This record gives sequence, C-alpha cells and structure tokens, in this order.
Amino acid sequence: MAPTVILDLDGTLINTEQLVDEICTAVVLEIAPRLSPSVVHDALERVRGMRPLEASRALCASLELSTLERVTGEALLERTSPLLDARWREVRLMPGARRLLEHLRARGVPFGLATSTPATYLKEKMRGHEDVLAMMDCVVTGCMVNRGKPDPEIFVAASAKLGAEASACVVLEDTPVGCEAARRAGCKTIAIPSIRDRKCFEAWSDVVLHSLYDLELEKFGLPAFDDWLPVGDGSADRVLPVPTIEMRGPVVKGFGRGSTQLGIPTANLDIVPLKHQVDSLAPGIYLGFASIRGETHKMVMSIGWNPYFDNSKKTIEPWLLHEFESDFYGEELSLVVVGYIRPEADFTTLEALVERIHRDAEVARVVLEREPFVGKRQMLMP
Ligand code: ADP
Ligand code: RBF
Ligand code: MG
Repeated sequence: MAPTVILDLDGTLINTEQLVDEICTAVVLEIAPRLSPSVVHDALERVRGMRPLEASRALCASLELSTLERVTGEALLERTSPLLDARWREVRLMPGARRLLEHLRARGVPFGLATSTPATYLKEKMRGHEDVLAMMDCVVTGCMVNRGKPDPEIFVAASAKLGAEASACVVLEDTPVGCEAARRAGCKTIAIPSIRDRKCFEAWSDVVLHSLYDLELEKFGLPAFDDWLPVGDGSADRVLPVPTIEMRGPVVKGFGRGSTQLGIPTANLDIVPLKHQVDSLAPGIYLGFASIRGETHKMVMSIGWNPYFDNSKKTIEPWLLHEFESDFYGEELSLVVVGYIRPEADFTTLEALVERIHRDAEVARVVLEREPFVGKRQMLMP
C-alpha cells in the first residue's frame, strides 16, 4: 500500500508554540507570582500537544494552581483563550512546511491533518494560510474524537478517513504526547521536537529530526525531495535553496570564544529585533552573502543553540569568508541567507566541530559561485 502522511498542526506546520508560551506564562504568573518563569515554561512543554482543556487542566495540576490558588483548568482556559484568539493572526508557517506539502501534492501522496486544536480555533489559526488547509485530504480536529493525544484515537480516525491502514501512515509530530499517540495507533512516527528535551521522543519515534528541512522521505517509502543541489566533485555534500531572508543590524558581542577557542570568528547579530527573520529559518547551518564596510563577502552561519556548547540562548553567527584587518563590533552588517546546509550537530571533540565548520565554508565557497545563489549577491549592493 502506498504510504500516506498525517500531520500535526501546532509546532509542526505552524509556529504557535512561542505565542502559546508567552501568553500562558503571563497569565499563570499573574495567578501565581510564587512561580518562576522557567518552572512555568517546563510545565508548558510537558502539556504541549494536548487538547486545550486537557492541557490547561494538566498545567493547573502540575503547578498546583488548583490546590494553592483555587484556579481550575476551565478558569485558566477562560483567561488564556481570548488573549490567544486576539493574536492567532500573527502565526506563521514553520520553515519547510509549504515545501513539504507542495512536494507531497505534486507526487500524489495523500495527506491529512490530525490536530488537537478544536475546529473553532482552527479557522483563526489558519487565517492567511487557508490554502494550506485546503490542500489537506482530511482534517481531524480535537473535537471530533472522544480522547485526545496521547490516546491513539485521532490518528486511527485520520488514517481511516484517508482510506489507509495505520501501518501505512507516516506521522509528523513535534510533541511527545503526539508521538506516543501516533506510535500507539500503529503509524510510523517522525519527531521534529519543538521542546528542548529530545530524549523523551526516542521511545515513541522512528526518527528524531531538527526541522522539516531534514526529512528524508525516501526512508519511509515516500518520494524523495528533488530540490537539494549536489556540491559535486565526489563529495556527498549538498545544499538546499531556501526562500531568501535578509537581516541587518550592528555586530554585537557573542560568547567570546569563536576566534579564541575555534579560530573561527563569528560576527553575532542581536536576535531580538530579527525575530521574524529568525523564525523563518529552522535552526541550522546556512550560507549566503554578508556586506560590511561597503564590501560583500561570502559567509556561512549558524542559527540556533550550538549544541556543542549547550547554549540556552539562540544566536545568529555568521563567519565571513574574508580576512579582516580589525574587528567590526558595533558596525552595521547586512546578510542575505540563500541556502541551508545541515542541522546543528553535537560533536565529541572541538577538532571535529572546527573541521566540520571548515567543510561548511568550502561548500559555501563553491556553490555561492553558482545559480541560483550567485544572483542573490546583488541584493546587498548599495
Ligand atoms: P564574539 O563571541 O564576540 O562574537 P568572536 O571570537 O566570535 O567573538 O569574534 C567575532 C568578531 O571578530 C566579530 O564581531 C568581528 O568584529 C571580528 N571578525 C574578524 N574577522 C571576522 C570574520 N571573518 N567573520 C566574522 N567576524 C570577524
Ligand atoms: N555549533 C555547534 O554546536 N554545532 C554545529 O554544528 C555548529 N556548526 C557551525 C557552523 C558554522 C558555519 C558556524 C559559523 C558555526 C557553527 N557552530 C556550531 C557554532 C559555533 O559553536 C559557534 O560559532 C561558537 O559557539 C562561537 O560562538
Ligand atoms: Mg561570535
């Protein structure tokens, strides 16, 4: 039987998780100022993927809001819902979501949505992305099942609607409860965690990825993506063209270890004013062009948490492939990001990390001379 795909929505196809975290944390801290934001954040990560009322109840229970503040799951939801409703329109598609759906559609692979979101929120969340919803061969919402994730019911229902055996379905999920539900339904499960703890996915997933860019569909009997460009010369390296993203800002101080520890200086940008651009790019290693002091250079950059150093703060770190006479802290740097190379990796040694970054630079030196990348260089011309 030809494989079929079932997709989760929040955190998998659309980027709702930061918004939900922001609003829920603010409301919970208003109710219980005794709590720290990081405790609330961890509790929120544990309820991700559940239906709203179940998530709200579980949150109240784990933070003892019901016993200490006398607040029920229903009452908490009544406070968070209108705040979220007012802001769903800010929600954007996850990087790589449109590419995935368009690829599946072009190859005739049936796919549907299995979301804990009730139908009433779904329209609001998908405002501006109606075409994405319209592409689905079926939609199963949280209000169409008796039991929510981690119960398998929603994936059993979605596979039945798609006319497929659960074992022929490949599920994409970002939460542990979602992966558990999919696995228990008998589906193959691809985890793309939207929470920091990746270990808890292992029991329920066939593979744990970093982003939709890292999907290797052929490993699940699905047609492979055909937009990766080989670097050539017998190397296994390849580059994925991505929608062009421009960023600019003054160069800020980083962790102060790029040049000293790695011999690889990276000119960090402040991510706060660049939130939209950063959200448009999955964490990972990219290539593009950088302009500083009136000149344009090739660059490779990392966006993310640098697993080797286990940073808790996301950074944007471009290494400009040029020798400079002096530092340029505080000076205006412009970037155009054009291609994706690989996910951020953890390495057992510093030497392995450095060697890999030099290989990324070599890839950039070669492919940035070619279309479709070379033409993007002029986006940085004054
Ligand atoms: P930090 O942790 O403060 O980013 P780094 O050791 O990574 O420190 O050094 C980065 C600084 O080095 C940049 O801010 C920039 O001023 C300077 N620099 C010099 N050459 C380069 C280069 N080729 N690419 C990026 N930054 C460079
Ligand atoms: N850090 C990681 O922990 N894992 C990586 O795979 C990784 N790849 C990188 C690739 C490039 C092209 C660059 C410029 C940096 C990369 N880094 C990676 C980040 C590196 O750890 C960072 O520059 C140092 O932490 C210095 O701040
Ligand atoms: Mg740096």
